[in-house]
Amino acid sequence: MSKPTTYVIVPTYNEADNLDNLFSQLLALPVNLGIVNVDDGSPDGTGDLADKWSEKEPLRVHVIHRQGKLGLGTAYIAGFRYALDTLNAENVMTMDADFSHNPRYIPSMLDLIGEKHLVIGSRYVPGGGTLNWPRARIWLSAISNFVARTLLGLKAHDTTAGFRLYRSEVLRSIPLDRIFSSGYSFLVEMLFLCERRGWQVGEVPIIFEDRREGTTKISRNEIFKAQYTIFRLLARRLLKRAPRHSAEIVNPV
Ligand SMILES: Nc1nc2c(ncn2[C@@H]2O[C@H](COP(=O)(O)OP(=O)(O)OP(=O)(O)O)[C@@H](O)[C@H]2O)c(=O)[nH]1
Ligand SMILES: [Mg+2]
Repeated sequence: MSKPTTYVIVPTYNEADNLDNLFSQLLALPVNLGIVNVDDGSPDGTGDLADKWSEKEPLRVHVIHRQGKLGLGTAYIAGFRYALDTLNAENVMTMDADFSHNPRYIPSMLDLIGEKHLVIGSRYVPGGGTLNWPRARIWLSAISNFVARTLLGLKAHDTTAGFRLYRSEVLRSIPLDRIFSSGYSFLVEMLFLCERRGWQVGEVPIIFEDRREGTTKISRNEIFKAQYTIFRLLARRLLKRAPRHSAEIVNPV
């Protein structure tokens, strides 16, 4: 296979139980895709497993090792920079390592990126949903999305989804070093910046499954930080003009 044009950023912290399975499924997809794993010195050896993949598949698997858990948002930024500047990617994806984001949706997301600038693997469009999620998580997610859409005027329906595909020009248009959020609220901030710039957003329905292996990294502190991010972005929205175009939803058949 020739050098990939699309790279998937997979941030990991203690995902040794998922990594081999995920990488083999990603590399077996019928699309020309590479992986950029950003591992934060996982104590369970996730980074060593990733290194073995990169020895086997040097063109398709790249690993960035960071010293200690530095947060999801900064992991995405490190991955974006590497994919854009070193690998010259045309498209950049992000996904979780725990199979909440099933690789089987990637081909339809790639189909839609021909028409859109950013494609979200979305729980909240017809055909999408969640499986095996505890009731508290369902509510937390529903409330976060409602707040982000009403207060920030976001048009996309799944504003907190980490399953995304960006065209490289979208990422290049965003001042990545000026993004404030370092954790989970990074995703809302990125979407806010994309929609404000008028980039067209498409959503492909996905069934989001609760993690199969390993443990959660989300903390109460992250939830408070996310609330702060929403109010900070709201202040920005009120002080500056609205997005030029609205995002719209496209459901592939
Ligand atoms: N590099 C890096 N990856 C992280 C960090 N925090 C979380 N991750 C990874 O980001 C992805 C999403 O984290 P999760 O723990 O699955 O978060 P979640 O989906 O909200 O929670 P659960 O699925 O319930 O565990 C996973 O692949 C994690 O391993 C971090 O600080 N650094
Ligand atoms: Mg998860």
